[in-house]
Formats: sequence, C-alpha cells, structure tokens
Amino acid sequence: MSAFCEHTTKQKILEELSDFKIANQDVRQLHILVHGPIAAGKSSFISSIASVFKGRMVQKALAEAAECDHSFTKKFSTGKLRDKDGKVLPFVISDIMGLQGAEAAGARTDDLVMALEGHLKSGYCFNPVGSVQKEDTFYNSCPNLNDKVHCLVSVLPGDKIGLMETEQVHTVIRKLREIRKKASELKIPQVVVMTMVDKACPEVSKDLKMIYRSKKIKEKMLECQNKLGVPMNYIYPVKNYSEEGELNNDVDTLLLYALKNILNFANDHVEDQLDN
Ligand SMILES: Nc1nc2c(ncn2[C@@H]2O[C@H](COP(=O)(O)OP(=O)(O)O)[C@@H](O)[C@H]2O)c(=O)[nH]1
Ligand SMILES: [Mg+2]
Repeated sequence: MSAFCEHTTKQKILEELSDFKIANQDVRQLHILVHGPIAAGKSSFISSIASVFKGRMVQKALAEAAECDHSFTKKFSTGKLRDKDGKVLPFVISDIMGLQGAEAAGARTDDLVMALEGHLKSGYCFNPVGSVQKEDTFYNSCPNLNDKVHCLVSVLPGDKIGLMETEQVHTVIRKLREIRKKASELKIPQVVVMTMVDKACPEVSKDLKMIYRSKKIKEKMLECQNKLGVPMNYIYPVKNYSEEGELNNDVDTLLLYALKNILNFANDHVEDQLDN
C-alpha cells in the first residue's frame, strides 16, 4: 500500500492516529530518533509533522534543536508535540545535530548509540570532540524502556543521494551504517525518510501525486536502499514544508503516511519488550 490510495487519505490517517494506543504501559510516549547528514531536512521533517498536527504552519526554529553555549553544537532535544486542541501527541521526535563528512565533526556515532540506548537526557550538548561522560548531568545511567529510542529514522536528501561520491559522503554513509548496525543489534526498527522529492523530480514538484510513478524517485529510493541496506518498503519519500505559506493536502498525506508507519513499527518494538 502507499499514500494517495483510498485507504490512506489524510483524514483517514488522522482518525487512525487519534485512536492510537501505545502497546506497553511502561511507555508514556514513543520515541523516534531522527539522524542523517547536515541539511538533509531533519529539522524540517519534525516541524512539518508538527505543522500537520497543528493544522497550520509551525516555524522550523521552534521545532529545531536549540544551540548550546559554544557555537556550532546543538542540544539533544525531545520536545513535546501537540495537536490543534493542545493535546500532547503520543510520540516525541528527537532532533540532533547532523552527521558530517569529517571524522571529528558533527554528531559522534558513539553519542548517537548512547541516545539509542536511552543514556542521553534531553538538553545534552553534543560535543564533536568527545562523547558523553558518565559524570555529565545529562547522562542517564539507568535508562528504562521509556527513555530508549523505539524507532530510528535515517533522513536522506533525495536530490543529492547518489550524485556526489566524495570522501565526505562516504564518511557520512559509513557513520549512518554504523548507527544502523547498532540499532539492529538492539532490535530497534529502522526506516528511511527520503526528503527533497520536489527537487529530485520536476514532475513530482508540479504534482506530488506523481511520486510513485516517477522513475527518478524510484531510482533515488534504490540508491538509498543500496547505500544503507534498507529494503525499499521501508523507504518513505516525503516533501517537507520549506517555503510554503500554508498547508497542502498532498504534502500532509505523504508526511502522515510515513509517520503512521514509523509509529506502528515503534509500537511493535515496545510491544515485543512486554515478553522480556
Ligand atoms: N525543496 C525542499 N526543501 C527542503 C525540504 N526539506 C528541507 N528543505 C530545505 O532544506 C534546507 C535544510 O533543511 P533542514 O531541515 O534545516 O536540514 P537539517 O540540517 O537536516 O535539519 C532548509 O532550507 C529547508 O527549508 C524538502 O523536502 N524540499
Ligand atoms: Mg537541523
């Protein structure tokens, strides 16, 4: 199934999600961790999701990871999301600073692994030079299921994937694969959200409903599959809100379709923990 069929209209997904029940009482909110290269559209994805639920545009800066005291670093933040009636949504999405091509720049893979395991508290400042220490105020020494990550989302830019084969790109991809490997060991479900579909294909830019018919988009999704080893059916193409002044049904539908699947996988994961 895909977005834009009769079962997956925006309204149907919103109704489904308004009845959403977390499958494990130990979990207050499902925790989605978003990672990926710098400028892949991670912050935009979070603010776009926030906008869909608010029913109006939410500024990216509000949804984005706050700056730390020292420049260039970002805080690990897991802000609450609310719907248009102010009700807190049953999930949080963590925003982190992007992975960079240089070995010692951007978020550190060991910090991301700490985040997966629930050791990073919201407010932790990423430090490209060293990872979190046990003495740090923002280190959680005994995380419970609620603190852990329940689904890992790799955000990749559809317009750039496969174009640049530089050393930096290889380093970013290697970091992404390392984190995915760790997530697999922890049995955390994983998906890819492929952004910038409007930039990757002019036809899709004109009409988002063309997304599953576009050869270019299919090619880019295959690239994602090959680069990261994620099967095609776990790759969700989306267009984030970037310059729009108001919401658009097709944009919302694609975003909601990706989110619905992410939440179902996260819920399966916490349900599996019931038996442990
Ligand atoms: N055209 C288009 N622009 C996007 C999309 N997603 C993000 N952007 C723009 O790409 C730039 C980087 O996005 P941002 O969310 O800051 O990336 P981050 O570094 O991964 O958090 C911003 O100027 C966004 O407005 C998209 O799907 N389509
Ligand atoms: Mg960002």
